[in-house]
Amino acid sequence: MKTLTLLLACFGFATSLMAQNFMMNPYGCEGATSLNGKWNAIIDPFSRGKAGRFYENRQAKEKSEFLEYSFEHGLRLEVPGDFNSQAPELLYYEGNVWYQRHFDVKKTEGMRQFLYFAGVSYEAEIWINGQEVGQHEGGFTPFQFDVTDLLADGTNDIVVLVNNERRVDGIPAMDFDWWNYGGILRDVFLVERATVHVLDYKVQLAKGKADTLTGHVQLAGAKQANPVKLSIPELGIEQELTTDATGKTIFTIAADPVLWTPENPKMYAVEISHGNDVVRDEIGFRTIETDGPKILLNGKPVFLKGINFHEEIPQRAGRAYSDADAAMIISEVKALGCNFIRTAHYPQNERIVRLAEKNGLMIWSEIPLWQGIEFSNPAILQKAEDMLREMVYRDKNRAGIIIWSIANETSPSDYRDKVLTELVQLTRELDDTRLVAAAFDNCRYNKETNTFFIKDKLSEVVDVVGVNKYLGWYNRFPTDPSKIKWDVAPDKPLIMSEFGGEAMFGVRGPADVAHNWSEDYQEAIYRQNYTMFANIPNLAGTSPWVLFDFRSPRRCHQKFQNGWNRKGLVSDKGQRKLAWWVVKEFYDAR
Ligand code: GCB
Repeated sequence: MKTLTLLLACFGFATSLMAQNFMMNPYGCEGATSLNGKWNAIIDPFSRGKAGRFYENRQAKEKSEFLEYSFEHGLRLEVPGDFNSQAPELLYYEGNVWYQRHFDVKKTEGMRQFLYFAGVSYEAEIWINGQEVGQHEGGFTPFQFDVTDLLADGTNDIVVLVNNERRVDGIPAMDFDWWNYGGILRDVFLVERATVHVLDYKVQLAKGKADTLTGHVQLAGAKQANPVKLSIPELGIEQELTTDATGKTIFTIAADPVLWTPENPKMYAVEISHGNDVVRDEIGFRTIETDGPKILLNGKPVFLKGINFHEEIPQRAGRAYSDADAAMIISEVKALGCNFIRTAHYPQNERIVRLAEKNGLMIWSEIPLWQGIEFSNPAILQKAEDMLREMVYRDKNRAGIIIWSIANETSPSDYRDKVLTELVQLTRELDDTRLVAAAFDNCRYNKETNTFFIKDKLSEVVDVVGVNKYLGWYNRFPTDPSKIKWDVAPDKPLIMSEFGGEAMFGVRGPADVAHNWSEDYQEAIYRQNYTMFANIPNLAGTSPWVLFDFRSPRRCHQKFQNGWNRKGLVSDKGQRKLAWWVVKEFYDAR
């Protein structure tokens, strides 16, 4: 199936039941029509819809005919957007929701039509005019289908069955610490493109070389060698390329770009065309490497001043999806003094990623392989690989992304080690210009030497080790923080990828009492952690958990949590807690 999908993907004509692995960039090409807006919806908790053929969206014609479903005159849901926050009865809902709408098409001779979903959580099944288009599993990455042959001129009907039930063999699986938002979370487009069109491209600096651009262009629908043009006018690049018969060309071009940095996130207008088919992008150029315990950006050591956040707008208590949402989140990140974000725990929408990059933020992007994964199930590797490919395909041109992370807090076992080692390899095959990381929560402490250490084969395979450690919250500091030593992957960069504790905004109390949820206690945790960090020789960055309080059904303290994880530096109402100032001070001093 994998080979078949890839083969079909290369030619861009997959009307198979699987989504194509490569995706176009619908934001950068002409011919994209948004299918965002209000869609009709039916909630189907008992999974009756397939037997009832909801996907046909039939209308009764005979006098004696009746139908026990109707998309009209009922629930209307906003796309993009999660369904949980759009109707009170959907708040905790996990199950099927059927979406439907009409849209008009006027097909152009010689052109093809693609349906592009930027993100549907968790599983999507799609029909057009009653015909099955395909399905996709995984809530945080895009997918597309060639639907040319299913569309008619005039009004067409699209039905999408979305299911967000947690599943044992899912990624993430049964238990995770964020709201299980379901729905068509991100943009939907119908895109008209030439039969032979630019499907995929990568334009980046070669690893460690600030004067050499390298990459590829992949045409879809090609049956022979074809001309392709790459232009970056500001760099004086107007390169004529020729693809092979599969539509691919690989290039290397000498160039002298102003490098992308947090201080000057320079981006260049890039155009890739085949005849009249043009894709435009804004791309920055930088190198990222490690040198022993250091991370080198453009050859110079950089300390990652980071923060974690979910793709959520706390004030609205729903998923972030718009430019305005991205602006709110990124302005709060900048206000904290950061140069780095960890888009926990999944690839976030392109609006956030692109805005972060424009604002000079380096990015850690992660697939949602979060604790509790059923590694012994052979299906997991395939699913994880698909998510990894989709993440890398979508964002491989983003200079902001410096780290691909393959997992968060997984426990060593033969199965897990095998799956994750293969994922590390695949990441490097897909993109050798970035660093590969994972976040670990299994550092142990040697009481004799007052030293933290790690014994985990995976830590030997990744380029950067992320450590999640909640000293002062889930675990006490084993001794005075200034006496604690760290000997964790000493030859590699270590990022404190999570630390912190909970506090309810406005609650004050003694700084040494954990159970009163005070801002003072949270502030003290931060100060103690920073004291300890001074003794981590290979510390290359920090990213506290977490920017905002976020919704999580796991959080059951009725007085202080009530379905919210309160580790935010900023409350769900946008108020800054005392710890915010400690982080700000730490970053401003570096
Ligand atoms: C973690 C997880 C994160 C949780 C956090 C917490 O280690 O990686 O997803 O939300 O701890 O608050 O417990």
